[in-house]
Amino acid sequence: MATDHAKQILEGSPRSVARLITWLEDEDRRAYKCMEKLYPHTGKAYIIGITGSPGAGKSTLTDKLVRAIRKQGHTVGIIAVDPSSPFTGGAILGDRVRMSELNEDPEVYIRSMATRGFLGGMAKATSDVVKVFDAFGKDIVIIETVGVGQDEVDIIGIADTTCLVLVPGLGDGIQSMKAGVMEIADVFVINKADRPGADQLWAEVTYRVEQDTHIKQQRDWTPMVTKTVAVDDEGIDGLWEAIQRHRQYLEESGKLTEKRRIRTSQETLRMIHNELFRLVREQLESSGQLDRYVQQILDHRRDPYSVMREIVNNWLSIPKEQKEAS
Ligand SMILES: Nc1nc2c(ncn2[C@@H]2O[C@H](COP(=O)(O)OP(=O)(O)O)[C@@H](O)[C@H]2O)c(=O)[nH]1
Ligand SMILES: [Mg+2]
Repeated sequence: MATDHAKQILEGSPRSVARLITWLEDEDRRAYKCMEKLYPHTGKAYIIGITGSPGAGKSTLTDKLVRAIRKQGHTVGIIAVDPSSPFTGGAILGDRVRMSELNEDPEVYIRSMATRGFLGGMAKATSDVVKVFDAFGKDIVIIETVGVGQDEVDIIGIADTTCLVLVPGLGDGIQSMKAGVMEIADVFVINKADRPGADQLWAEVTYRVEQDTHIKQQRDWTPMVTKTVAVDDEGIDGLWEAIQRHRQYLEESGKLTEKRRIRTSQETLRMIHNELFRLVREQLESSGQLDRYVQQILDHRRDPYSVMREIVNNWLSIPKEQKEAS
């Protein structure tokens, strides 16, 4: 069943891709069987992250960038990660509408994902969808994500090249930037360059990038700073050029391999973490043990520290067959 499904995806069925992503969102066990079959067909896609404040123009930029990429014949998968709260549900629709022309291109696959749900975390869900697109044969996968919260930082770990979109007059000045934000960008995009203050912001960022010893110490790539007017399709070639130069740098320096090794290690650990937690929790809840422990801790007859050790030790000594049954 999952095998058939994986086969359909490899044969290019967009409907099967949609169903698999729904399974992933629902944490349906069928999804993982299918992912196992797809994994050997991944590793070819190049992953681009586009991040920045809400309203910075990420969706508009993505739309224009994808058109430029399509002109060169590459196929594209887009993941629009929206940190919904139900209140911003409209933003997903907005993105869909705006990218509707791309929707008609069979070589472009767009998926919006709300950030609620996903027991295993947003970064895990995103990296799964990246793998689905990769196996589906997309050459380039673009992840559009808002802001730089902890979860977004994880998402940045998924991208090979991260573009940070800044806008003049949106409080995006360098001074206002949270610690660590500068460091995540491989390419800076000063969008809405039609607005006053764009040149100043461009100069500010360029200066920082060249002066910042912290950025320099971390890597020998100096982030490129590009200027765009996404609505008017200006500067998009320059952005695409910058992304390709960063890719070339990563490939030639061996950094891409290193980056992917770190990512694989983190993803593997995260998966083990999620699965062990799920198993232990299920077992504790279904046996009623959790309630008993909690009561003992509340009554101060036990302490949570030794309880934790006991739970882990007990779980480790459960016979293998019993663990697999859950
Ligand atoms: N003036 C100007 N407006 C832009 C530019 N790029 C995007 N916008 C507008 O900014 C608003 C937010 O764009 P959107 O792509 O949805 O931003 P996102 O929230 O970052 O995805 C929209 O009304 C766009 O038309 C630009 O380069 N110049
Ligand atoms: Mg958007």
